[in-house]
Amino acid sequence: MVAGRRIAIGLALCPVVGVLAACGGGPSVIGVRDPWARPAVAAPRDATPTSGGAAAAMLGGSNSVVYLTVVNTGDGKDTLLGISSDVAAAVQLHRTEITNNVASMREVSTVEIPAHGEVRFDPGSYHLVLANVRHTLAPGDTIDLTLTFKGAGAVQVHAEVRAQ
Ligand SMILES: [Cu+2]
Repeated sequence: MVAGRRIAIGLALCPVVGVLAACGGGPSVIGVRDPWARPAVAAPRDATPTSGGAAAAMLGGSNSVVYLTVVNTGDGKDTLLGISSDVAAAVQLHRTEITNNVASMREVSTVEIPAHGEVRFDPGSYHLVLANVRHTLAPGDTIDLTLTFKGAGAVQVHAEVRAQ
């Protein structure tokens, strides 16, 4: 059976190329489109809870949010495993979900990127939270992020800070 043999060969190769490929029909090819970040104000070290104003206090005084689109032009799916940045003490992966017209948000640990597909991180869906920024992010600044994928490995992203 020709089809069966082809599948068997494909599976046998997986452990060999598994480091680079996601083992889902071929390697992923990951790119990031239009990354941008919201401005944020770094709280002074001795800040009191009210020193940043009501809006800042609500956000903990120093969070930014990053939006982008992850594009996979490869034949295999991939998985976003984590994000890091020197700008923030921690980067969280969130997803906004709307149920009965009420938006809620939860932290997720991974995001799957389909083969020949894309996943948009936008205000209605996934977003990255830069918690406790180390310095103030003003419009026009650029921040560096590292996205780590199961198949593609580390992908460097330069996101512009925008006021929108
Ligand atoms: Cu969130």
